[in-house]
Amino acid sequence: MTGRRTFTMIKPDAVENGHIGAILEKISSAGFKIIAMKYTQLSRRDAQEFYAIHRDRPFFGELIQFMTRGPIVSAILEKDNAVDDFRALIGATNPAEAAEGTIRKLFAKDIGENAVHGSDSDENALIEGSFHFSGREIY
Ligand code: IDP
Ligand code: MG
Repeated sequence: MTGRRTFTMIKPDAVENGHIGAILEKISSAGFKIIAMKYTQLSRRDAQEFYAIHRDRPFFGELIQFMTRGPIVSAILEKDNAVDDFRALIGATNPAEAAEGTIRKLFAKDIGENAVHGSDSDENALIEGSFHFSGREIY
């Protein structure tokens, strides 16, 4: 059982393809309450810091290029067991392996351009949410 908050981004591919509304509908229907949200674009420095854990991976450059190429929607979500339930809702990193009905199965193209981010632990949910939002932007 994880805690009550997770952090998400609707990534540039999903924004470009007009899926913001459909993805927010899936999130709301699954019982998540949006307690912070913004439409924004990551700078290279933002993306490099956010994804610092992946900096030695071969796809890091591609990931930074992708995540900075256009606007995103970032949000903090609240629900019981938020981190685990949201990872289940979005599906596997690679949409080819994602379960039917998951957000990545429905809206993602491939393992890189995979439509949404979801925190992988309570600790990272807090770090990632705080990276994007000040206390005054969380309701
Ligand atoms: P996650 O988003 O499911 O937690 P991570 O392994 O944390 O997956 O990877 C972070 C992000 O990096 C992925 O969501 C995806 O956008 C990108 N990524 C992961 N693996 C690859 C890859 O093999 N090629 C290209 N991009 C990748
Ligand atoms: Mg991850």
